[in-house]
Amino acid sequence: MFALLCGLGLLTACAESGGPGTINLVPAPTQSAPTAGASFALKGNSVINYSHDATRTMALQLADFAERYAGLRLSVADGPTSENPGGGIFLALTTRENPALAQLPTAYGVSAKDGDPSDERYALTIDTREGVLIEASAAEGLFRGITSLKQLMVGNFEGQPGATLYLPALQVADGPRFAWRGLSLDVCRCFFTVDQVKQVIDLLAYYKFNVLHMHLTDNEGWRIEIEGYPKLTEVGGTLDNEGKPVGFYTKAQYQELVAYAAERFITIVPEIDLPGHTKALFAAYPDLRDATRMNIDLNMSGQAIGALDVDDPKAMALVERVITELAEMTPGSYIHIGGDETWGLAEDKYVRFVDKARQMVKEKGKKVVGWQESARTHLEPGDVMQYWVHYKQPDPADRPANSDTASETRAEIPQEVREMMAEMFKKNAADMGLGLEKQAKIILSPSAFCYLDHPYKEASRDSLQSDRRFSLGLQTYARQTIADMYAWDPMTFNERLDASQHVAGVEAAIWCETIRSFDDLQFLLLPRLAGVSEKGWSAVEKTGWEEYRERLATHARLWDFLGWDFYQSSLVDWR
Ligand code: TNX
Repeated sequence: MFALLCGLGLLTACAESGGPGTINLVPAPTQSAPTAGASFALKGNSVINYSHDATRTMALQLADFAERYAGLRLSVADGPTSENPGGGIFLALTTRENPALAQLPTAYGVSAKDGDPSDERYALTIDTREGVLIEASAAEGLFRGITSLKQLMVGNFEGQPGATLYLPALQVADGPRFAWRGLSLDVCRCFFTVDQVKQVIDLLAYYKFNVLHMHLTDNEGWRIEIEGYPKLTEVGGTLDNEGKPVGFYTKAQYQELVAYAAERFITIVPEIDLPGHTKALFAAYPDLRDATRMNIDLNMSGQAIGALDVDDPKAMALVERVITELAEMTPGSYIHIGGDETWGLAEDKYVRFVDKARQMVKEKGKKVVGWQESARTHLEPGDVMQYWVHYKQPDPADRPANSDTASETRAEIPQEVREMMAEMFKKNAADMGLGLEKQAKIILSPSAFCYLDHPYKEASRDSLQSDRRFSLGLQTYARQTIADMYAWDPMTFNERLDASQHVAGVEAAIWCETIRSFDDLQFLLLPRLAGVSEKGWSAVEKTGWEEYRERLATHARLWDFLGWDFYQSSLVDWR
């Protein structure tokens, strides 16, 4: 059975599409090669066999997908492939050392659940006669392999529900480059329901992400229930936000999300953004002291002046309570304590605050992530900082047609705020070096490439969408095409970084100041989220925009199936 598997060690690395049938894997697998022979015909009477009870649920989920997507009613059985004479799908959890997997490069970075990144490896073989074999040494790898199979099913489906689906003969041996591959989701500037967040989790799973970083608190809203401080959510969770959706997650709902994500091998990393970005917190508990003494209107979307005071015992008692409860609800290893953009806060207070919050997280047995500004505090080796300030200057020629929105917004920013921003950018330039000196691990979220709230530059194939790109995304940012945002490699993009030593992983971020609905979120997330998945998982130097856009073209089918209203970029021939 599957003697071909032995040959896997000989595979040449390749991330090209083509060959017989469509090979449309995103993120690109570490090794993939078409093999000789005709396609495998997956038919309505094919069987999905699984090797262990533990993988039965995955087999059932795959059968469910095949039925809903392609109208194929596959049956599910435990036992060997010999009971599957016409060839079928075999899901094998195996303890034997698989040579194809053993020779894959070791993943770099940090696992958000302190897992072993090699658990994510899988081998996928599609053979003309025998069918599909997915092998992995852990359930997680099997899950990733099934994800690849689903993408191949989508790419090779010919539109006739229930008709035989021809899958290209190939061999894949695959595993992640980085252990941490995430999306940071801002549920503060626009609130998303439990059901909507679950849909985001499903999407992340389709692209082999393993972290959902939830930005749970900000100026516009406090979105997580904390016992002992009911006003955080009663008041802070329901503040009017220009008529946009508001709300919060009860503890039970939050835990439901954590469990839902875990079933898809995604770890939720909760963020409470402190000590700045705390307008909603002050609205809930006005007796807390504001450590900034400035009284200016920032007039910048999403931003406000105000910060908790490390010398206010009431504030620190609240912070301790919040961290305690978050730690209790977090099976993952990390809590994100924010620490960005503390406009107007004295440096000394900032440093002492972040140091204190970090210490609290560690006392609860968790590890710490902070935004890059936290590099100015007393980081210890192994602490994680998230690099984000990587600005691309907007091109004045790219202004939206008949509008001057970007420059108008700029002109309204008060002079003292401009000065503060200039000061901030100066300090930001030193953060990476400070973090490296302190032996922090760095999550790469360079804004020019990873912030999915950049407005689209190229037109959509749908003219109504083309208009929406002038209201969605921060209009002060450079307009960028999906190709522009794909053009980077985490291994080489900063010469001071030895990615194999210093990088924890890669994270996209979606900030929701301009988003008013789940539909708007979809518009900005896709297709660019798929591109970021590749930076975290793939050997990026073997990929390229031209071959990527080919691989991506059939993914529109998946997004349609999931009910996602993606941006139909004119740079891809969607089919
Ligand atoms: C910067 S990224 C912020 C957010 C904004 C975002 C807009 C970060 C740590 N802070 O408050 O929403 O820019 O892209």
